[in-house]
Amino acid sequence: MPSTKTDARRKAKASDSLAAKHKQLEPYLQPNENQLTTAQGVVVADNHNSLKAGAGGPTLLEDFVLREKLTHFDHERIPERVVHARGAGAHGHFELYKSMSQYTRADFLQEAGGRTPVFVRFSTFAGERGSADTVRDLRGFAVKFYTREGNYDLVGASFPVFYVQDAMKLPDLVHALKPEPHHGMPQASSAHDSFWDFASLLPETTHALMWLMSGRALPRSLRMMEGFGVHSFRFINAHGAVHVVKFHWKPRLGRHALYADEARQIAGCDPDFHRRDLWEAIAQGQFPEWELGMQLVDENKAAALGVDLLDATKLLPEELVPVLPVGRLVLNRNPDNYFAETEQSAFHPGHLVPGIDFSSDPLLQGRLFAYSDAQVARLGGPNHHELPINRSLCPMHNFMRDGAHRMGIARGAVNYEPNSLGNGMEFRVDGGQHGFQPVPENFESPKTRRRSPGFDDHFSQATLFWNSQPPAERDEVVAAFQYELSRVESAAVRQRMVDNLAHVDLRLARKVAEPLGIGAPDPRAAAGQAGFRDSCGNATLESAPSLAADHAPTAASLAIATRKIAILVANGVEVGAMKVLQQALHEHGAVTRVIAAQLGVVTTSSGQQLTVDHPLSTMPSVMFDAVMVPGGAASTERLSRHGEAVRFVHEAYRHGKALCLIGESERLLRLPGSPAPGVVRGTNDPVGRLPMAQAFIAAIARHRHGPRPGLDGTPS
Ligand code: HDD
Repeated sequence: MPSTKTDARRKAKASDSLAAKHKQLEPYLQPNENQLTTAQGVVVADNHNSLKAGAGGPTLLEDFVLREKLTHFDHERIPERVVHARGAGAHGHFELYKSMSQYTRADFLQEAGGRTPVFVRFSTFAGERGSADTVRDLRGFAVKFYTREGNYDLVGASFPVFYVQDAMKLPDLVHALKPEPHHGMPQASSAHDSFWDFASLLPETTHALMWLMSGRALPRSLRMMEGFGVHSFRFINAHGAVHVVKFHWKPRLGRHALYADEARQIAGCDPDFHRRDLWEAIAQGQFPEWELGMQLVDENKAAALGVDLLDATKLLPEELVPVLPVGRLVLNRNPDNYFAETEQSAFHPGHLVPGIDFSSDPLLQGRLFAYSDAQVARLGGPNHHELPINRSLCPMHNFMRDGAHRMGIARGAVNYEPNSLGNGMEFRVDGGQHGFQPVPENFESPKTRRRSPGFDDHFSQATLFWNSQPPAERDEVVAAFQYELSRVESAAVRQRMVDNLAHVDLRLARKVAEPLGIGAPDPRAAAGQAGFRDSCGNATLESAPSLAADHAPTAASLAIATRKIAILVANGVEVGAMKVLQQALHEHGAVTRVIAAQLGVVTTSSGQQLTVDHPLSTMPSVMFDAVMVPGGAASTERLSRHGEAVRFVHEAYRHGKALCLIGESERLLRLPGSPAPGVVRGTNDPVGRLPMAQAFIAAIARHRHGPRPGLDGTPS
């Protein structure tokens, strides 16, 4: 462990660099707010009226104030990202637990306790900028580390695998996934013909499809979502030793998913669900955290693992190489301005620092070209690195000059090297001690457009994922395939897809096929030349507990801090037990909201007034993690006559959420069968209040409860 002194020095340095980052924005943040000026700084006399030839006359072309305002307005939008268009960002820092000098010489990974400022942008992959947050999709998890050696971008995703193996197929994937070109539909959804046509013809997509059809594609919150670097990268240490590294972000709150039905309803009710959740948590001081983990493999031993580490459709099971926790990411500041920061942030997997290098993964290699090209198109020129959000914290010095929107002012007559007119210095770096050095490698192969044989196995890891899921998650995966494929009009595409799935698991394929109006799956008819297991020596684990939807909950992931609990009330509500429970929930960091038929107040059984936070019509139960219905005969009577209130309770039950029904309110949930898991019942009797609170908190911490009896009779 470092001494307290070193620790303090480190922290001081870190806060210096955070302050420096903020300083860059100061001129924009602290204008004189008592007056308006033009872009040239001229004070505007009237911001309501254009200049006219007489009060009833035409507007004059010379009105430069109006012209400037309209011109700027006309250009307010920039092209959205071609993928990952919809995003939400936050500032924070990364703190290293222990030195990684054994593996890499990257400066920000040397000193235990060292902090590096970061900006993170989360995104959906398919949807346009104005689409909904909770759609079924892979999510981007892009982290910019502002290190002292330059910016390092880890441009990852919420799945550890990608759909295609070679960058050559990326444009086809995105064309197939995005709205169909003739009518521009559907938005932000893979449930359409062109996507499944493409996917079924390209079996290498199968593994990522399994993730897409699982709860991993429907995070409850960005704060409860894992991230992965996906590709293999390489670490090189001060002595030149090389390790293959795969990056993992593990959320401190654990990983939790929505049900598909909830996600669809939330998309309509609050399309900003995830970005609002992230913003509110940070604003309330509940800073989201992730642990950075690494799988490290000596480069010389990588081949022996039996998994092709250059194939981005394959993961390296934690059961083969454990994930080493190395540091934590804390997001503790919301952006000041969405456009200036989140929208203009520009990431690039090729933004590396010394000590980290790429691998020859052909998907990653293509990305190295695509990102800078995309930024030039999107941000209007080659100087986007000068935007405050993208600027590195360490000084820059080079002879790249000019271009659109140049902000830095280069001084002097010399803009070339070598020169004798400037300081005459020759900028070459010696044998590996300074500057960025790639891992030295020999390539003696002939040019070819082939992939390595290890890429040919498209199904083993899809099967591994399937085998690793608990029964409830398997049901979700089956239901998701059925939902998506039932929206595909072409029966031939539906058939081809289930034929492919037969290579993952025949029972899975049969189940998926049941309601689709097609024949039984036929593995012999599967698409593609390659992809048949056992052909290329990939390691075949039977199952991997680390991939299971309900893997290893921790104390932190079972905490209920920031969880949202609805308290459903009507006039006549008894609030004795409710107050005790509410206080206990708040002490655990949970958020409660009072819901009633309409806004304003309700009158309690003792004549007090209780403020209502939301009307039932705008806040269905899908917006909450749990529901409490306090007792009271009059209140229960009113709620049981209100269709939306009854639906509220039944829907929460159906979605496996924790329910606390106090006193008479249990009448709202009349279901046959035994007591359902996660449904806490109690009375207003003071003796039972604390145990009831504890039971409810424990039930919320479990996130979901199932299977529950009587589901067929519940409305959804
Ligand atoms: Fe990509 C954006 C992640 C493959 C081309 N990608 C983008 C973003 C993320 C990823 C997180 C959004 C960054 C932000 O928030 O601004 N991309 C991935 C992952 C991939 C991947 C994890 C596979 C492992 N991407 C990939 C390939 C290509 C691209 C193979 C092209 C050959 N990606 C782009 C892009 C984007 C982009 C077109 C759109 C806007 C941008 O870059 O800045 O260049």
